Amino acid sequence: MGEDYRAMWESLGISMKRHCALMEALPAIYEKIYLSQQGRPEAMGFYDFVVSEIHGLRVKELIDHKDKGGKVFGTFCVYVPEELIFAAGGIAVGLCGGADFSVPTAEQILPRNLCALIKSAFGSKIGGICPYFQAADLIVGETTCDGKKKTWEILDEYVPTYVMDLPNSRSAADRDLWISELKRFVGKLEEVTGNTITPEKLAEATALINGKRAALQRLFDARKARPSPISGLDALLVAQISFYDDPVRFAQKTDELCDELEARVKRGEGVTPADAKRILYAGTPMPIPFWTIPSLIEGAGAVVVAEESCTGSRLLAGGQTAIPGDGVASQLAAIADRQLQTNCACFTPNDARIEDILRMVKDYEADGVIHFSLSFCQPYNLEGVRVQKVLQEAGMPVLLLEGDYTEEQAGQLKTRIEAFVEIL
Ligand code: BJ8
Repeated sequence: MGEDYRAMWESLGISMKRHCALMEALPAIYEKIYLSQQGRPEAMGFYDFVVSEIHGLRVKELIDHKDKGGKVFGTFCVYVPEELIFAAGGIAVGLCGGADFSVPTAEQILPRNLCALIKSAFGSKIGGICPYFQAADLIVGETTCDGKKKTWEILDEYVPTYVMDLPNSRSAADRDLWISELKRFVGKLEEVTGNTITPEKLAEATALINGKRAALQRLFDARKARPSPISGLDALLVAQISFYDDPVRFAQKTDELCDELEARVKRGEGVTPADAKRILYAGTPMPIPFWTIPSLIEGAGAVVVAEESCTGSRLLAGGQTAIPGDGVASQLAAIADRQLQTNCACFTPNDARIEDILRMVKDYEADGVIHFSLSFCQPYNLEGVRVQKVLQEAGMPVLLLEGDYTEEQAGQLKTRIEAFVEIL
């Protein structure tokens, strides 16, 4: 990293020995998976820089914000509305864990039969290795899956954890419940930050997040071209970084990337030959630095053209949030209405997710779908059964996978993914 951040990490209570081990391992992994790719867009240089500063520059910005009296909020789900956090003068950072490194630490406390995403995040906190977690004044969880719900109760013993009660279906009563939860969250944010969320501040913050969403949508749209102008690995990295980078800078840099991609599309230029097999990923989110699945798919000569996941298109479900001009209550309803179009497997029924996948197969001209669920994630593992059936009926090749963040799993997944790409 460009600057010596040791003093900053120590002030955050980071466990220096473990943290050093993690930071020393990352460059070689990144080099192997990312920097070795051919034909990357030049604008990816910004995201490479962000990764090189992964626990540096952005964390320093958070500390500067805190020094001025600002608050930082750690989140784990796209249902926790960033708009409200920014409207209260706070900063939201996504804390979902994608590193296997912290899983064994979590397993000293949590049961092993829990998904790797939860264990990785929890282990980062307990092991004191994530400066974003350390910088957070309040953790905001949600009642999506049982694993998360119950983990928040334990996490609260280590760091103040607030929980939003997300309904698991979408009736009118559930919508009312979610709107009332957004209102309750407004109260909590105002209490923690000491700021009032006015209609003007909320409109401004909603526009800010809409800007980030629009840039990501442009990126995903560019990938509909044949050949795709960007690898699935690079697109995933951009989505992962959107969870914690400054939203204004992120939108600007992603727009610059999209300018380059759109120019490539016009010239008919891509990262793979035009006849490379196009894969739609569907399933659980892939938090940074979990890059195994696209790395294996693209290592087999195919290209990931879209992700039906919360580190992909599901993140943008509902499009732009409307900004009604008649006060906070209507603005909250607009946020809820946009969010409730996010078809997470935690909802039942969830037919709209299947429709999303079928639509994406067409829009992105996919040759096959790889549905991946983290082990012990019941919602996605079970929903995979229906996804597989519907895709088979539609004549679309589909591969159902489950796994975790370990190297051993990557070995097994490699064999199955290579065989699948081979038969396409
Ligand atoms: S809206 S996908 S971000 S909950 S993988 S922790 S479901 S056991 S992540 Fe998610 Fe919000 Fe849904 Fe999106 Fe549980 Fe499954 Fe683990 Fe998961």
